[in-house]
Amino acid sequence: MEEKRHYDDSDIQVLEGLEAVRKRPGMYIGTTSEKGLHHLVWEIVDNAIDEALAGYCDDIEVVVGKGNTITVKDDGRGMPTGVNQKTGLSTVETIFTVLHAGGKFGGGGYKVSGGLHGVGASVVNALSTWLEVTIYREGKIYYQKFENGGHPVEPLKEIGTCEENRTGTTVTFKADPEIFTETTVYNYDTLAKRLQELAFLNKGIRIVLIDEREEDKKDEFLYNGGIIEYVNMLNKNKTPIHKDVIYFEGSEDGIELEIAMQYNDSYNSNIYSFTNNINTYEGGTHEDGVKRSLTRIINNYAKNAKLLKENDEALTGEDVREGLTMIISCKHPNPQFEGQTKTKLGNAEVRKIADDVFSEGFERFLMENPEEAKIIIDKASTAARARMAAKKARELTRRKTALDSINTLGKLADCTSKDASISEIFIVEGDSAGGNAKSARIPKTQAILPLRGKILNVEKARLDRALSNEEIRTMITAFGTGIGDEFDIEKLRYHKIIIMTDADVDGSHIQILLLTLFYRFFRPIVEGGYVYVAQPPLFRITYGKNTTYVQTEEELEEYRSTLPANAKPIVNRFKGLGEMDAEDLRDTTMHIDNRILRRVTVEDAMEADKIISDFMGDDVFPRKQYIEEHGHEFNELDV
Ligand code: 2B7
Repeated sequence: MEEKRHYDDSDIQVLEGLEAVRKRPGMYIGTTSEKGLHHLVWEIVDNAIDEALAGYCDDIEVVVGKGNTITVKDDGRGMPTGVNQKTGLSTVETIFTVLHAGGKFGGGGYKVSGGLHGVGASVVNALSTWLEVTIYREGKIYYQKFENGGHPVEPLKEIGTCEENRTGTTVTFKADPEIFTETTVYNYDTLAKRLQELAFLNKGIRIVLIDEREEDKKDEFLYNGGIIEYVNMLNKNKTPIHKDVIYFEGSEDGIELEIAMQYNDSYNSNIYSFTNNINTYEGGTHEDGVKRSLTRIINNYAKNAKLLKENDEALTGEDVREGLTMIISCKHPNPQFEGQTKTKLGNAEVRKIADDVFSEGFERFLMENPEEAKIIIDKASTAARARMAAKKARELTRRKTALDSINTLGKLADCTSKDASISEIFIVEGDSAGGNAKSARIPKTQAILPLRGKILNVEKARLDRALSNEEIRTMITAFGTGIGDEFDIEKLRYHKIIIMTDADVDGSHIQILLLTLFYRFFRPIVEGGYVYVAQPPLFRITYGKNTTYVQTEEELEEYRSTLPANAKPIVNRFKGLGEMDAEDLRDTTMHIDNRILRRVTVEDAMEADKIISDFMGDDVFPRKQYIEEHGHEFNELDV
């Protein structure tokens, strides 16, 4: 059907477009690390999700092939196969080779799954060694292949027939190792986690993940209850204080909102918000609207039902969110993402819509379910009493610190500089490592705070109990920011807070606990990018006059291979920070010139918080097992 076509100026332009993507992949997918590699999958999956959200597809399959190829299959209408007027190419070829082709082929529907607004397919093509697309449409099968970063091998071709009712699109690609130099190996858990999230956020879509690199490795995600089932999963290891997840939905001006919530008996809140399937870690107007409404509605109801007396202090936002697990999902035709990581929804109109949808639903829920209403308000009132007790404890701490600050900060070796922008504090595991760090530091800019033993498990503790922990109190005093409603980031005394632990299970545990503590009580220091994890080396290699430090066994072998065959270098393995002398510690982990610091992202801290709340409640066994299995991930996150 397709006649041979010769390539002309417009093709050259097209290829120049894709070449631009190959020259600066970071501009399009952020990074070419493992994260960027997985981004390719999300771009293709997003197109399938969009077809599902348009109402034409309910089955999506993602297959990781043996050679780390990716196949995405959907049962939608199939990409249009005709000729595109503007480009003179088939629509399919246009989708895969022209940048900024977004929206023009979507048939009026808006793209809600985030991603690159329709340029995704061409970006993936540009960054692939090869890519194949097969389309089932109107009883026919069409096929096209691209090679070497998006060059079409042949035009789109009809290659056979199929049943009239079989429709859909299948895309297979191989990421280009020349672009993804770090790795082209997909991580099953990363894929599964995001695909499950997409299935929760888009009820009724079946998403299957198959890993052909391993036998019988497969997951299927289908949630007809959508985010209700998401909340159920998040509360799985917790004790809900009322039976069913509460759910509201509504829309205004084409903006859709869904909210699912359930209280549990813990002391912290887990509120996750999304816009167009993107996790808005930094919150935004959808979250603000719902939170504002939650506080107002609970206070109104409590007063009317005489659960709160006239003269009682109003319940605060923190009070009414204690123990709350909530998912907020917004679908917006034109979202504005703001904030440091572009994960904060900025559209002002959403605040009122979110407030309206939530208020209406939640007010009715409280009216119709007085027993649940009482349980929820009792919980918030208890939180309020604890808050007031904590305030007293805090005042006590403050007075105490003023009186006996030497005692409180006794273990802190502070830096002499008062300029926060150049000051750093190392939080060090163990007294012996702390001692070495004190000898190794630059006293002007580097402060050392040794932590003895494990810090308090913050999961089961409210703020007041956390404040009775000496290590935590010392940290609060040292940071200078205050805590809770008195928190003031402007008063932060160090712009780098560096966690320095051994590279073992206990070290990972301490990292996770500290990140959770920061996430819960000092969130702005995480959001502001002030928290880091030090990366101490595992080996010291001395050969002749040269000393080299490396972090992994692989790097050790790599270094060995650069030495003469008969060389006998001296290799020391550090079991922990305590085994390094001050000089080693300075040269490798603390000195600005040589050290590697990993900046902690909000995502890392959230992950830590989730591990704590999933596993560290009371049961010791799953905690240890989990860290053994997953602790290493915290040392591998790329930031
Ligand atoms: C903006 C572009 C990328 N597109 C369509 C129609 C269906 C369709 C797609 C797709 C990923 C891997 C399997 C619209 C949209 C292009 O225009 S993309 N299905 N699936 C997909 O990419 N899956 C479409 C209107 C009428 N008929 C078809």
